[in-house]
Amino acid sequence: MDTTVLIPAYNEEAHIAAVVAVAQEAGLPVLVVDDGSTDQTAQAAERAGARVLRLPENRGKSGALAFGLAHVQTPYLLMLDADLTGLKPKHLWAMLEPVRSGELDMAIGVFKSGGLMTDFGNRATPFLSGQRACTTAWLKSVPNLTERRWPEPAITDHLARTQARWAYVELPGAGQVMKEQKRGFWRGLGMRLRMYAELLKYSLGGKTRA
Ligand SMILES: Nc1nc2c(ncn2[C@@H]2O[C@H](COP(=O)(O)OP(=O)(O)OP(=O)(O)O)[C@@H](O)[C@H]2O)c(=O)[nH]1
Ligand SMILES: [Mg+2]
Repeated sequence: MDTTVLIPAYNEEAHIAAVVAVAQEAGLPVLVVDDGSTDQTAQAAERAGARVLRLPENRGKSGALAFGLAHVQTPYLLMLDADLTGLKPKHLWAMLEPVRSGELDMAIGVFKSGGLMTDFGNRATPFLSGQRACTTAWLKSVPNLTERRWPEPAITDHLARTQARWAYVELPGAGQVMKEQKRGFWRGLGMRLRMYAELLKYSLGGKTRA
């Protein structure tokens, strides 16, 4: 198989197995990077059939992604979040096919009909989507991938800077478990605000978006 599914996962024991299972159903090998989860994320991912790389300390999504990326040996890769719901193999192929055929450098998955709030968040900020297919070489060429905790703005900026060919691909019926649901309302909201603050800082730093 010419594609690796790469999933950074942090404290996702309740959700990771279902995402790994969909990739397995699609016949795609899965690499999960768990950097210091305090729950059973790594075990759940392994049981579901993924190869898991573990780091002792938390590095943020960017650090985990970059670590996993260095271990990817296939020419194509598909980044997925660990907390997706309603995911089907057809969603994975919808992102991969235009990249594997050479039509696009990157396909970015956008939720559709995956739940009101999830759709709203994802459609308001599709350039932050964690669902992306691309060539492994292209992702390795992104500078500053680990500069911040969240890698998506650096990736999106590089798309714009290099005039890469990219497109949004709708993922009908797919969604995610929101932070407020995963971590409890107030804690989840705090995490969301911190994430938005960091993303805002990034965009105020003069970076553009694709
Ligand atoms: N390995 C690793 N993965 C992380 C880390 N932070 C987030 N992730 C993963 O990155 C993906 C997206 O993170 P979420 O916290 O769901 O963020 P989000 O989906 O952008 O935010 P919400 O819309 O609020 O749910 C999930 O698979 C997380 O497990 C981290 O520090 N390390
Ligand atoms: Mg999420």
